[in-house]
Amino acid sequence: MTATRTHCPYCSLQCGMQVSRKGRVGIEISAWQEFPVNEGAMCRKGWTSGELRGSRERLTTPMVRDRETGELRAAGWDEALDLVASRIAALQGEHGKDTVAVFGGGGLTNEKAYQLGKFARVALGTSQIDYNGRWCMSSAASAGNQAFGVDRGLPFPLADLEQTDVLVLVGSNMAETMPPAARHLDRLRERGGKVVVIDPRFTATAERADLFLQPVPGTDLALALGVLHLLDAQGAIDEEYVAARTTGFGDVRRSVASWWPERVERTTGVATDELRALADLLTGADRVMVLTARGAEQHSQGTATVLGWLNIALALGMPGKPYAGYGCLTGQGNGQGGREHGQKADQLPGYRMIDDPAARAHVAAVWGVEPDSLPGKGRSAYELLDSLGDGGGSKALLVFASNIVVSAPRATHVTQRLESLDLLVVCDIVMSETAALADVVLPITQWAEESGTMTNLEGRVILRQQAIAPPEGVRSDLDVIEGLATRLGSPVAFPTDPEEIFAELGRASAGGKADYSGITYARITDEMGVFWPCPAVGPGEAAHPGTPRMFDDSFPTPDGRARFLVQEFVGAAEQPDASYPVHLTTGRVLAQYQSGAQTRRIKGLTDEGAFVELHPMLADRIGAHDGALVVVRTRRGEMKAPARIVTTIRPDTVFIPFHWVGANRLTNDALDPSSRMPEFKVCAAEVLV
Ligand SMILES: Nc1nc2c(c(=O)[nH]1)N[C@H]1C(S)=C(S)[C@@H](COP(=O)(O)OP(=O)(O)OC[C@H]3O[C@@H](n4cnc5c(=O)[nH]c(N)nc54)[C@H](O)[C@@H]3O)O[C@H]1N2
Ligand SMILES: Nc1nc2c(c(=O)[nH]1)N[C@H]1C(S)=C(S)[C@@H](COP(=O)(O)OP(=O)(O)OC[C@H]3O[C@@H](n4cnc5c(=O)[nH]c(N)nc54)[C@H](O)[C@@H]3O)O[C@H]1N2
Ligand code: SF4
Ligand SMILES: [Mo]
Repeated sequence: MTATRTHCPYCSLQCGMQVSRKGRVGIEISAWQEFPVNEGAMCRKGWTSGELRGSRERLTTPMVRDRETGELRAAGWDEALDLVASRIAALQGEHGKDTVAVFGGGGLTNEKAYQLGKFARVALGTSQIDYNGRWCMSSAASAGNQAFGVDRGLPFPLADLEQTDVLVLVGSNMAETMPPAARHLDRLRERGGKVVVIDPRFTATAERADLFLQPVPGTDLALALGVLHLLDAQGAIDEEYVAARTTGFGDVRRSVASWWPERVERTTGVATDELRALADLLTGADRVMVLTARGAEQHSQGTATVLGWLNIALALGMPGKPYAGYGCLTGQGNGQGGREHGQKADQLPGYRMIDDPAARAHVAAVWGVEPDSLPGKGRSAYELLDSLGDGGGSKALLVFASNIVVSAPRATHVTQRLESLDLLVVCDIVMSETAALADVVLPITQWAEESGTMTNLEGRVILRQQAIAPPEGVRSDLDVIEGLATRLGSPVAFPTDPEEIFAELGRASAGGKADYSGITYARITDEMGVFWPCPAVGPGEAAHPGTPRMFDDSFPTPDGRARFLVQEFVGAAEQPDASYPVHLTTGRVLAQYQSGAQTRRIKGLTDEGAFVELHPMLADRIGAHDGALVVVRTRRGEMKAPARIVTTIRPDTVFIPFHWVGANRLTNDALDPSSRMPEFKVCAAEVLV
């Protein structure tokens, strides 16, 4: 039996892999050497991703909560969908359209994300839709839109990393979060290039750094202001580029004048000589690439922080130059595409804004509805969840591909909101912590069992091919959407064939920022992915080649120039005090993915449970021992987990991975004013034994 070329079910690297059948129900994963992004390499999660197939953990029948016993019981598909549709109709009849909300995911294929946005606006008529990508790269997206006029994670192929001279990673633990990508760091260093890592923890990624800076969590913006101050003082600004390709530098230059190295050291904890070492590296380099990830972005000043670092790339004249510039390392499998096709509260397909009349008219024409029938802007992810049920907002929630109970900030509060709903419907492949709370659970096909496109961290649109038939009893999200839309009497049809949906998505995106209209399944297969924008061309014209590299001669802003924007450092929303004296930060470990719903169920992956990483000095002060339980407490809640005493973390900071229930009982729900990103990466905590 031949192997099918497809892509990993997890992160935004979307490693190419081959899937073939093993035994009666099993599948075997093997390397797809030719796919350029990973060249056959994969992390442990990719190699073991076939294990859920045929496992008892898979959901294979719809379940509805029995009114009498209060327990979930197996049900038929018609019974479950009829029930959901009739409850929706009744609730909307009584409370209006917005009483039903939808929560999507950045792991959904482009076709699913597109169909979900259309379903919400057309079949449900609700404005209340958002998704977990709001918690992922929304701050970088907001910054990219403001400065460059477009948001594409990396505006260049990933392999460009190894060709730059100085690569600055701000808040990325790439060696654990996208391990095959870390080979570019090694190759860059072999070429004589330098890697700079900025992280409150000396991580596996920092082990590959030539220069490591260890700031207090939440102070990366101050660091960026200080670096720009030094670059200006050293005469390192590319005045010609600034004059020709940007606006606003004068104000930014004045705004960093007071960020003396000593002030930066007091604010960030980074010593002045380390700050100068970074400025010197940047001053001497021909090509500089600055990349941010969640460490810099998941803050109440996440957008400002990204803009602060982006200003450095602009001041050095980098964006648009080969092997240089600014980029964001997106996270989820379809973190990029998931935000382009309309599951974000304020957006329509093609990255069009929902409050723009021309955008509404274009998309409504593709959908075959009146522009006025489309609802307006809804609430952002956290605000939507916070408003549910007792919060006075929607009384019903449909969840597609997110495990909110584990991954939302201030999770105990969010879980209470979920419990106060009249109707919670969860579509998933396993009984996640969120599915376990639902009134109706719908079992969904997993990656190798259906086809669809994904857009990886480079903006490369790839085809995740079906390799094997789904188990009996499960259906695609696309079938669920169609089944509900039909039952709700939707004015337009919802096809279920991914390729047909992709063609419609292309038409809806045509002329928008993320234009997919020239991309087809056949092209993706032939070319191993196509980079957007890729507009369709007229008959007889040569096809658009796609856009691996952006900004070479202009930026997609009205005047073609990038924007310098002044950023004021405010700092984390919650600062340590006598009661909560340390900084708490959260993040990831290699072997687990996100809420762990999928990976905690895979035996081939280590499931160590949550732990609290802390420095020996802090451990001594509170009397903690390695491996023994400690309690971590914040204003939102507390959790207990074994201490892991390491010298690699700042003594004033503790770290907890969020893959297990607990970390998010502690996190702060302060939001970034522009991206509405919650401050997952820092709050004030107390640690006790
Ligand atoms: N193994 C694994 N890989 C994954 C995922 C997973 O769950 N597991 N998830 C995928 C997804 S969706 C995403 S979004 C990406 C995330 O990828 P990353 O952003 O690399 O992952 P994180 O561990 O969340 O955060 C990165 C680093 O930020 C540091 N950090 C914390 N606070 C600060 C701060 O204030 N400033 C700075 N500079 N650094 C700080 C943390 O110590 C951590 O080492 O990973 C993707 N890949
Ligand atoms: N404290 C803290 N919290 C965080 C973060 C952090 O760094 N710190 N990071 C945040 C980030 S960046 C992210 S991206 C979020 C992610 O957090 P979640 O949104 O919880 O992400 P997953 O665990 O990937 O959840 C996806 C769910 O969808 C299911 N699933 C997979 N494929 C499909 C499909 O095709 N259809 C359907 N219907 N279901 C599917 C999976 O089984 C799983 O239950 O967490 C955020 N939360
Ligand atoms: S790096 Fe990401 S895409 Fe590649 S195998 Fe690991 S989880 Fe899958
Ligand atoms: Mo993410």
